[in-house]
Amino acid sequence: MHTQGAGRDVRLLHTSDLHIEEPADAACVSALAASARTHAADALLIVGDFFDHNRVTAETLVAVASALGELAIPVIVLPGNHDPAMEGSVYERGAFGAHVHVLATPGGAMVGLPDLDLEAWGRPHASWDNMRPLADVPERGAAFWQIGLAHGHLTRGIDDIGRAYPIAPDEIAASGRDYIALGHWDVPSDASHGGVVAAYSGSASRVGKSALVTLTAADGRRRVSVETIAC
Ligand SMILES: [Mn+2]
Repeated sequence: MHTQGAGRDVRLLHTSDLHIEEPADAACVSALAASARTHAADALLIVGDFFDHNRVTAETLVAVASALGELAIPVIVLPGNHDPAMEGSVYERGAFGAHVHVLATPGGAMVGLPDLDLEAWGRPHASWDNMRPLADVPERGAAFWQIGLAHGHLTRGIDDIGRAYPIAPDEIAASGRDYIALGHWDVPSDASHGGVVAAYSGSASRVGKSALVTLTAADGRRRVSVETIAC
């Protein structure tokens, strides 16, 4: 039986919506790498719209790959509605390194980080069609920590009817995850529901904010805290 996860706190640097368009924008990834070191993050999550579109140049992809190389920790990327995982996408064209895990399988993909006793699931945008990022989330995997990544619009009320890529609070509550990392909104926002901690991190490039998520296992209980940080 698992009791302690990795045996220590796990820290996730969570960001989204970098909307990279040109080589100079890779500076934002370098800044995130520095932030990850400062905060002793164990992994970086980029929850959709990493790139503004799938037609960025090869030069841009090389610059981003180089900046990602400054990270000594795993990076988990969920394709968003601007950079869907489809033929000819940035994720097919780019060579980002073995430490970068792109959740690119249509319908959903899981990646495990054994050193952290953590598994991350996410359903990527894989076409230009509408989709429900958190519908029918699979059962928890075997690792102690189970997180989800989802890029879409939280439906809070009547004003949200008809929005694309809807994420219902009840879907967060029913996800069975310890943390849901959200993207699509540029500003930090709590989205916790039904005992499941969830948050929009904010965009490191657009508002200069990200989320530092700390997973703590103590006395058989899981605790998740989210702190908004610069970059
Ligand atoms: Mn988006």
